[in-house]
Amino acid sequence: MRFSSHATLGLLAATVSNAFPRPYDESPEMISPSGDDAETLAQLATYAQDVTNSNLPDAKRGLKGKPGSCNLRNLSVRREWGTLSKPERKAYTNAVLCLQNKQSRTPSSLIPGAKSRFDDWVGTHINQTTTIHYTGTFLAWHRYFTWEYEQALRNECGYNGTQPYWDWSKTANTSLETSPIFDGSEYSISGNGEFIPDKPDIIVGGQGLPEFPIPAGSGGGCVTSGPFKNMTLNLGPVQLSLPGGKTESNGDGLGYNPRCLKRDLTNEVNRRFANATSVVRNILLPKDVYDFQMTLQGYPGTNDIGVHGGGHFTLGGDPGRDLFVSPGDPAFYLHHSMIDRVWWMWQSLDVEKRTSAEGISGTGTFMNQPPSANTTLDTEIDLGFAAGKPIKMRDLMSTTAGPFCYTYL
Ligand SMILES: *[C@@H]1O[C@H](CO)[C@@H](O)[C@H](O)[C@H]1NC(C)=O
Ligand SMILES: *[C@@H]1O[C@H](CO)[C@@H](O)[C@H](O)[C@H]1NC(C)=O
Ligand SMILES: *[C@@H]1O[C@H](CO)[C@@H](O)[C@H](O)[C@H]1NC(C)=O
Ligand SMILES: *[C@@H]1O[C@H](CO)[C@@H](O)[C@H](O)[C@H]1NC(C)=O
Ligand SMILES: *[C@@H]1O[C@H](CO)[C@@H](O)[C@H](O)[C@H]1NC(C)=O
Ligand SMILES: *[C@@H]1O[C@H](CO)[C@@H](O)[C@H](O)[C@H]1NC(C)=O
Ligand SMILES: *[C@@H]1O[C@H](CO)[C@@H](O)[C@H](O)[C@H]1NC(C)=O
Ligand SMILES: [Cu+2]
Repeated sequence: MRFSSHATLGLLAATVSNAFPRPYDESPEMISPSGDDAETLAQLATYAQDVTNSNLPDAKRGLKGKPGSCNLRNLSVRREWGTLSKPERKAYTNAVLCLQNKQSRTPSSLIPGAKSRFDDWVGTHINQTTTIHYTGTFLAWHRYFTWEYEQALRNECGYNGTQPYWDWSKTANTSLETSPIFDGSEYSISGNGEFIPDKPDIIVGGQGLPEFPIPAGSGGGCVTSGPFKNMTLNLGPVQLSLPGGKTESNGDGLGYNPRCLKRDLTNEVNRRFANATSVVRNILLPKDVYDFQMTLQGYPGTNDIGVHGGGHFTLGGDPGRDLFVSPGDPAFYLHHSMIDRVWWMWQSLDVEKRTSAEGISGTGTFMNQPPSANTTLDTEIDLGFAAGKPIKMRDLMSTTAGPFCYTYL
């Protein structure tokens, strides 16, 4: 094994490549041999780093990198929010504020409510919601979406860092309100919403999926602290879940509807659906991408919303509980970066298969309703006015083999 790249990158020294057998050897007993899922998760991350590095051209003796290919010298590294220095965190939120203050590129004839560059992403997500969730494109679409957002922060707003992620297993173990991400300080991504007492449960599901209750959180009102305390949300709502089972919408959500950003941080949801055990099980148990992405989004009828729904409903509020408008909360991108990291870790257990056609399952419509064609490596993803060129699924399957060149620490 050639992991000499470690020194260069300053990655963890320990090589645990043999700790995880190749796929199909995994069994439930594999999970948490030490009873410490946090430790297992850390080992899975180290394993994925090893696999990523060893597949770069410079790690393979005698293999010249193709021109234009990712290598160890320009591999960028996405990190957990709490490991960034305070100036790095501030640089990130300043860049987001910059996007929110730049002119939108979406014609107002198409999305009248899109007022800023930040809104271009929200508008694109609203417009495509029913063709990018519970579809074959779900993982790849959100990978591209998050990557283009990161590029916009860098290229349009002078940010020189990478997209940070929110490791839900950490906040499940502490609490959201005391975490560096949500403590409400100027170095956070802003904190909770104003406390609203006596909120009945939230009903999740809908869109043809079975419904069930989950608890509301410790906020509920406008975000009152941190970099986004003055933020105005322009688009939506489309299908916003409110306490008591009601939903709210403003038509197609594309109209101008200025209002405050709301959060309802919900530790109970974080602990129940996105703890270290949930993440480890989601990586080690699914043997194919169908099972992987269904576990992540929640199998309908199981009263489980998976780590994906878990993160969204942990944020709560508006647009946190709106499947269509959720990128309107800047924390969305930290959440989806973690989703992408979980996919990356799962893919690392069988790179060849899981970055190929076998790594795609599903069609172009939400739970295949109405029925549509299977997603393939040739299916194109288009982020509309947000950014980027239309791109094929085949270019989105790896974080290092296609146009992307990043890893996770
Ligand atoms: C939770 O915190 C304890 C004490 O700090 C630590 O030993 C454990 O590994 C943590 N677990 C997770 C999932 O982070
Ligand atoms: C990485 O470096 C290679 C070789 O110098 C270059 O061709 C490629 O475009 C670079 N990729 C990125 C993402 O910077
Ligand atoms: C990148 O950002 C960091 C943190 O804000 C700053 O200290 C550093 O000088 C910046 N580097 C460049 C090359 O702009
Ligand atoms: C919020 O807006 C007020 C008034 O415009 C301004 O004084 C304050 O600095 C802003 N706060 C933040 C965190 O941007
Ligand atoms: C942690 O997650 C697992 C799987 O998602 C779940 O079964 C378990 O109940 C959760 N733990 C807590 C304390 O809620
Ligand atoms: C679409 O995928 C399903 C599930 O993998 C498969 O059974 C079906 O044959 C595929 N349809 C076409 C037209 O390839
Ligand atoms: C919305 O999506 C459709 C395709 O589904 C596309 O034709 C249209 O241009 C999109 N609108 C915007 C504003 O992105
Ligand atoms: Cu989404």
